[in-house]
Amino acid sequence: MRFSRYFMPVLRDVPKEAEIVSHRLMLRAGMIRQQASGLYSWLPMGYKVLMKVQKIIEEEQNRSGAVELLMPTIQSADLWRESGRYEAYGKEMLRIEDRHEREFLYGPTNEEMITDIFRSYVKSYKDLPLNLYHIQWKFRDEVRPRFGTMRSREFLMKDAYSFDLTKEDAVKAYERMFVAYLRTYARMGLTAIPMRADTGPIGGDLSHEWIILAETGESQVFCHRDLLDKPIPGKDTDFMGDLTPIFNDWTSLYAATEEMVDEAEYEAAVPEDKRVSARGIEVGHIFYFGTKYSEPMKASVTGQDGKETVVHMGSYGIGLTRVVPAIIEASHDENGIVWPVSVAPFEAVLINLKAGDTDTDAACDKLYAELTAAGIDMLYDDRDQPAGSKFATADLVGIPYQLILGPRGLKSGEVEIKHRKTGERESLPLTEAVARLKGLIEPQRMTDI
Ligand code: 5CA
Repeated sequence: MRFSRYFMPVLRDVPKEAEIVSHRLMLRAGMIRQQASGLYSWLPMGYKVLMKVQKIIEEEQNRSGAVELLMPTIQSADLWRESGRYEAYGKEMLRIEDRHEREFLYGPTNEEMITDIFRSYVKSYKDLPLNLYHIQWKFRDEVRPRFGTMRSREFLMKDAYSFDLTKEDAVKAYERMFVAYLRTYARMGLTAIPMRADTGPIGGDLSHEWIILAETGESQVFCHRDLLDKPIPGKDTDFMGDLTPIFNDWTSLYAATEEMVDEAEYEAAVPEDKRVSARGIEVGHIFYFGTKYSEPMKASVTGQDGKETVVHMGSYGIGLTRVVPAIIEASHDENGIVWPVSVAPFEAVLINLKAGDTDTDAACDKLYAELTAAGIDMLYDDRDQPAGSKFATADLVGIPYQLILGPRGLKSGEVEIKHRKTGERESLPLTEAVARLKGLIEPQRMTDI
């Protein structure tokens, strides 16, 4: 992408309304724009990051055996009356009436709708297990939308729903999602810790919140330090096999949110030097809730014995539009964002130090074409702007590698690479730039972990 033809409205000033660093940086880097309280446009560079996050989620959901579909944002009130949640949900639900005075709502979640789809088609135990997911906008009329897209009113969520014949099978489905989540966050460069959690309005008796430790987090959390650097199950994990040992291994170490913590239990379970009590951001939440929706909505299948059996369900959410600021909270410095390669809006930026100079332009154009052909997701800063301002922008928006080329380097046949994360700089022959950059970037795409 040529910067001169892109749309990246970078702000010079620190926006006053933004209280936390990720919100400030997302506004300054031109990633998002607030349209009304809790409603945001995703500008091109922000949207690019959001789509990279989405792709990782889809790959890991698919790997675990879940199947993607898409349900509408608007749902009928009658469907929600069947589960009893239409009245129970309260003011957080945005209620809508159409021209025929029929009642609708903007979906805050999709348990009812997916249960309706399931009961319409699935009739036999032979079609189970089944896990269906979508990635769709939700609306919750939050009392206090704040921190940009971290707690907004409209937000993008991945929500998956599992259907099984028995509780035992449903727990296996839960374990598959649990392992998929471990891999998903790791691939985004995040350390997300599964913590025993309260189930709130979704309901049920088995639930984990996925927490990123950050000072700006909204909840207090308690866990065992060893959870912070536990190795993640590899991509060869057999999702058709038994995942209970992995699940038990992770859940044997203490981790709980403030609603669930028992001080005495925590102190007994975790030696003093291993105790982590910190603030956390909830980037995902998974639930097993049995027959809470399938029972009132009559979602059942014929079992092996020919009897009608109400199915056991779970639901599994990830807030994509919250994950993006959470990554920034976990990875930034005084100059701006430091993106992990796997979710970076661009993997590298080529900085032309003297745009307008014929020889430099020609060399940069050629290098840009080669880097793009090598499959590197490139931004090419071809604007006629002072070098200092280009460096500051590259740092602010957090592109992992900067390739710097000007007339002097061209004369000696050398290009400079700056590593955004460490600040390290290296000079190398122009002819080696593509191979070197590929070598740096490819392993960090995390497609092979
Ligand atoms: N139906 C279940 C799971 S599919 C559900 O709705 N769970 S939830 O309420 O916990 O939401 C799932 C995830 O969505 C949360 O973990 C969080 O990452 C994200 N989320 C929830 N509310 C908001 C919000 N107001 N702004 C941004 N993200 C949100």
